Amino acid sequence: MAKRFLSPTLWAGWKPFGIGETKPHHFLEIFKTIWQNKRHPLYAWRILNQGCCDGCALGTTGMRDWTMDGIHLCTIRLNLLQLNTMSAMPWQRLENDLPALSQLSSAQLRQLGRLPYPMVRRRGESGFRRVSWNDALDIIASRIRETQPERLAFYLTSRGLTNEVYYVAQKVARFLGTNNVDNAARVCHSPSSVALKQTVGVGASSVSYQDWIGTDLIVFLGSDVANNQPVSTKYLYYAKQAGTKIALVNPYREPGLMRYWVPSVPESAVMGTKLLDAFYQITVGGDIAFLNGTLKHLIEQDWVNHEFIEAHTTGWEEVAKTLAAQDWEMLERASGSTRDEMFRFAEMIHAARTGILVWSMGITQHAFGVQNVKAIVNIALSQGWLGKEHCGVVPIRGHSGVQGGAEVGAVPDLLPGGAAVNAENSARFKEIWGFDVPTTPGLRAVEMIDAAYDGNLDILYCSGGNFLEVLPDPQYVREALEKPALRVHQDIYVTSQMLIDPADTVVLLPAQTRYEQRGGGTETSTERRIIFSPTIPGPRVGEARSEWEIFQDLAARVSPEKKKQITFSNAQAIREEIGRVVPTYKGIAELRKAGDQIQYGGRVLYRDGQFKTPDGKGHFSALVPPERNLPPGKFLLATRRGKQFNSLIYAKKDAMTGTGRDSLLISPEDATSLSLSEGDRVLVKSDNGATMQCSVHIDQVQPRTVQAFWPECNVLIRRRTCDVQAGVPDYNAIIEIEPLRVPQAISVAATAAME
Ligand SMILES: Nc1nc2c(c(=O)[nH]1)N[C@H]1C(S)=C(S)[C@@H](COP(=O)(O)OP(=O)(O)OC[C@H]3O[C@@H](n4cnc5c(=O)[nH]c(N)nc54)[C@H](O)[C@@H]3O)O[C@H]1N2
Ligand SMILES: Nc1nc2c(c(=O)[nH]1)N[C@H]1C(S)=C(S)[C@@H](COP(=O)(O)OP(=O)(O)OC[C@H]3O[C@@H](n4cnc5c(=O)[nH]c(N)nc54)[C@H](O)[C@@H]3O)O[C@H]1N2
Ligand code: SF4
Ligand SMILES: [Mo]
Repeated sequence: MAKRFLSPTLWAGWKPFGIGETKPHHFLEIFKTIWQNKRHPLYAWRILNQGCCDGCALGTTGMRDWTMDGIHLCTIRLNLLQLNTMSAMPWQRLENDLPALSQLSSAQLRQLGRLPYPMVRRRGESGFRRVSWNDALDIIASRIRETQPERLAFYLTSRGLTNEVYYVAQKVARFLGTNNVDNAARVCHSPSSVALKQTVGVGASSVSYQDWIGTDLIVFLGSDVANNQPVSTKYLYYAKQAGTKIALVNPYREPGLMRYWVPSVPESAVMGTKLLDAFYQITVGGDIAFLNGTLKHLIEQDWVNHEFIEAHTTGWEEVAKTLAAQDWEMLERASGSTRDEMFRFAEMIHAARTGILVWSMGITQHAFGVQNVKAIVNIALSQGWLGKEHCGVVPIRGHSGVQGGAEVGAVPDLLPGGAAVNAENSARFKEIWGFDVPTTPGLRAVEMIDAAYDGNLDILYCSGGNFLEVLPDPQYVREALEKPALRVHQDIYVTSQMLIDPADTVVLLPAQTRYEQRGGGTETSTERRIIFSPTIPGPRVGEARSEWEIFQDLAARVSPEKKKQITFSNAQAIREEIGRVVPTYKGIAELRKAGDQIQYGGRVLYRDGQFKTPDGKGHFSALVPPERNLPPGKFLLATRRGKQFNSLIYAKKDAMTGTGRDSLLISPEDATSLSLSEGDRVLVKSDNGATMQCSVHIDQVQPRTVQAFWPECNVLIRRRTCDVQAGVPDYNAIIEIEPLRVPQAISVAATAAME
């Protein structure tokens, strides 16, 4: 695999440990983790050693993986560890101190500890009341019996959830007569699943991480793996040793990708590693134009794989014709790049015999997210970069649970195994399950909130997540959440959305983590690896229960006479059923202990040259780049992650960029034209009418684009603007920036007052 001698040409610099550089301090994080988990150090250690990581979807067994020999561990996992080991919160505060709790930030609520007991709050009551599981489930069941199935919806986070939980949750939703069940993939990689299914047939990565090492070229598009899948930088370190070139297509020159200090590789930990070989700066939403321009040049130079295109694809002629008609001026305008840059990228692709294209939220979270992904697939197909080692397309997943959620059916339009919801497939599942399965697609996650807002939802059942912090326009979301008569929040700790006043009733149900759940569980990683994570002996919290058991007990209470149809005796029985009804998950029932895994589809998909589309071909897509006529004085805002795990904020400062959470990343050119200096306060005005105060951080972003951290900046994002096919929100906004000039006298007075 990797060469073991030192490679000074790849060092980030000559300063040992990057002293003085803006960078994460991994060793400090390790000490912090030991401190945070001091109550249960052995349990924490067992989770790290035996559990499948509950952070991102790279996937581990303990601190090992299937790509490299060394340790696989990162600060995300260390930060999340506390969720698994913390003790019960002082739940009495939910009864008698709710106004004070409502003032706390989500991070402070989290610090209180785990939710230990079921709690109920009725309209007009000043606090929650502890109830028994029986009472809590009866309240929910009687409401479900009273309502129409289409007025009931289930949302599942992907943080920590296992395939077993998703499978039972979606089965229960359908048992209760609704397809209104969705998971966090909707607001994440849903465009990747849709586009990949349409073009190549499988909504997942076509290769394995081991293919990254030794491929000629890896391109990251709208993905910042240094912050979001940190251990992949270790794969990149080995890839660089093996001669791989790395390119980034992004509006921002991501500092973590420029160079990184891989903590568990001594050479890199000390001297850092230069990761990027090439950076292509584009505008927000400029990917289709940039990739179209690149493909146009590849065609003009005859740098495409005719043999592969001929034998394995359709739609090529039309793409070539469409691209020939797109002029360079338009492609330059729409991409925010230049034709020379597109030529340079095309040359880099041409020089590579093998290549892997990796993308994430910069690609998917647009109204044209599906089209964006198709533009990437076009490039891969044009080179024949599918179906063989070291070549492929990789929608790198976010949450640990997210790849499996849709595959086992926790989506409103697909049944387990990806069969479309329709009369025929629903009838097939009726045969399997023994109860009627609704035949029309249900509500997607974002549509659930719209339905609630419009008064069309009586019951919203959330397993984790926090709509208030992950969707556009929090005030709108708050008003929507105030409307359903019943909200159920099944969670491991208290979050801000639970504390929104009930229209009638709010029920809190304490869930166990994946490490506590009876019979263990499985997750599916980005590389399609279904990994077993065992139950880990250790302290348990109050009356928290396995999530799949909660769902099935509830269903049994709604229809006691049909209890048998929906009850699994243990997690193994769930896996056995998944193995039977999801063809790609065959073999899941053999996974029984830590380290057990299967990779569906094998290391590389489409090896036989057959795509999983109905005609067996890879489908090119003729794409017209969206062009935004940005009015003078306006900017395109994109949202980004800092030291956080989605709605869980871990630090006020992002070590990767050296910025605070209220920062607005802006280019030097724009800062100059607005006469702004580092740290200046500005008022950001969105075209949705909202405003937010930010602190200027001048950095290498594309001019006329800016970036801010979410969830704080979600006020600026317009609601109800989604990719039509995939339902992912367009998490971008058109904004204006108004400098907030604090008059000298006031500023002096304010400083004095603070002192
Ligand atoms: N530490 C940490 N790790 C995480 C998470 C976390 O919150 N914190 N979340 C997890 C989850 S659920 C997910 S989905 C992943 C997300 O992982 P990423 O998608 O890597 O996360 P973001 O920070 O949203 O990064 C978006 C990137 O897209 C770029 N970008 C923005 N707009 C565009 C555009 O129009 N085109 C292109 N080409 N690029 C653009 C931004 O500059 C940025 O580099 O991370 C997972 N891992
Ligand atoms: N502006 C903007 N918004 C975004 C994004 C963005 O890039 N920009 N990214 C989007 C993306 S990619 C994603 S994936 C979503 C994330 O959307 P969600 O999955 O809805 O949100 P998370 O913050 O990841 O959810 C974590 C919450 O789930 C609960 N939880 C944690 N573990 C468990 C568990 O084991 N069981 C249960 N039942 N609950 C648990 C906790 O309350 C925790 O606060 O956010 C989206 N929102
Ligand atoms: S990179 Fe992802 S899978 Fe690996 S330890 Fe970190 S959070 Fe877990
Ligand atoms: Mo995500």
